[in-house]
Amino acid sequence: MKNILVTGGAGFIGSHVIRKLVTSYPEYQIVNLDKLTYAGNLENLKDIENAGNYTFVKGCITDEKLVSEVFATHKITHVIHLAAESHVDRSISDPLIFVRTNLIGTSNLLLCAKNYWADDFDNKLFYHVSTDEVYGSLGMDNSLFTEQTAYDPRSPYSASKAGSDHMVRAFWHTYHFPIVISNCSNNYGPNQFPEKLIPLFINNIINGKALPVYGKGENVRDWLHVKDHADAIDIILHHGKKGETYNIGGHNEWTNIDLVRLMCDTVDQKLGKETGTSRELISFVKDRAGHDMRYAIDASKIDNDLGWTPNYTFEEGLAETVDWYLNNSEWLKNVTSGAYKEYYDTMYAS
Ligand code: NAD
Ligand code: TDX
Repeated sequence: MKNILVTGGAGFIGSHVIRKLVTSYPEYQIVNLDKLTYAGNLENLKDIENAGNYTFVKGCITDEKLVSEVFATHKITHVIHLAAESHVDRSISDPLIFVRTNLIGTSNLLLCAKNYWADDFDNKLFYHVSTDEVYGSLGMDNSLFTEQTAYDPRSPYSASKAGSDHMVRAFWHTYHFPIVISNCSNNYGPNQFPEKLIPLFINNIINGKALPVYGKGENVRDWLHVKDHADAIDIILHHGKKGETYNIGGHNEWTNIDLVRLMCDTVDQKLGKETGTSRELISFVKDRAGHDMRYAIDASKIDNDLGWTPNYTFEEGLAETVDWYLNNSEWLKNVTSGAYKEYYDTMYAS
């Protein structure tokens, strides 16, 4: 029996994690605490919103009173912490909100959990979901991020995530507080907010808009389907060793420009357009400030220790993702127009 607090459950990865937990474990209670920022969208959870083992609470992870109440009211035994400001470009223009949510918010959650559990940590777990970006940037060789790679964050986003990882580990070492951390590579799939590369470009292709490739498009990312990430989170929640870190990745490296060309061709094919039509939209623009060159994960620990490997091939995952955005034009229109935000702000106005 677990009463699980999932933070950021209305976001991209969080909504897939919530759906998986709510449907796979009817005996668990799942509480979703989400502030519903621009990135949080309850439409992502429409299909399970009335499930008997699911509760939504609107609120901010920095709010000590509210978070303490959530722990007490729902007798929380486990936390899966995903709430974060998550977009690198936004962190370049507005770094402070990243410090508030990612660093102070995580610290507040840790303290509220520690206080509520009153230092009785049997059958308790604080699972912190982090990113590979904390390790910095790799060269264009065969090197990979392992769990031993030294932290070297280089954007305000990754620095704030690195700081939150350090706080989580500090609680483990100082208080024997029960934690586990995972650091994952770039996710893609349904319900991702169209500011990140893949959904932004699919949306732009659909609308015949330019595809702004930063620099020369030579940067490399390691892409993983969000459902494979949700499976890994499920396995770590149940079988991860306390105090440990697990890297999660897709063994699936792409330069941005090759990926963009593949997306163009996939959409062209699905829309019955001549191959090459959407490639005309590619436009090389000024590089992102401090743009990390390459991320790639060595996921052998989670494979060897917990038996997790990705299920999706990239070809099937990307084709399915393109289909999802083509078939959910209403979702795309709403999140790009902000209509959903107006609706939920009114519904949950305090
Ligand atoms: P997202 O931006 O889609 O969703 C974030 C969610 O957190 C939203 O629902 C938002 O409303 C909520 N939120 C933001 N600030 C909050 C606050 N102060 N209080 C409560 N809720 C708040 O993010 P995502 O891509 O789903 O990422 C989820 C987590 O996974 C993040 O911690 C991110 O760092 C990590 N991660 C993401 C990726 C990726 O490729 N997207 C890869 C590795 C790790
Ligand atoms: O318009 C664009 N043009 C472009 O060339 C955008 C939005 C991105 N890019 C490039 C920058 C990156 O090299 O594409 C690559 C991927 O960009 P993002 O989707 O913004 O992801 P990234 O910067 O790699 O960070 C992501 O990876 C790990 C997520 O945003 C994080 O939340 C996650 O931790």
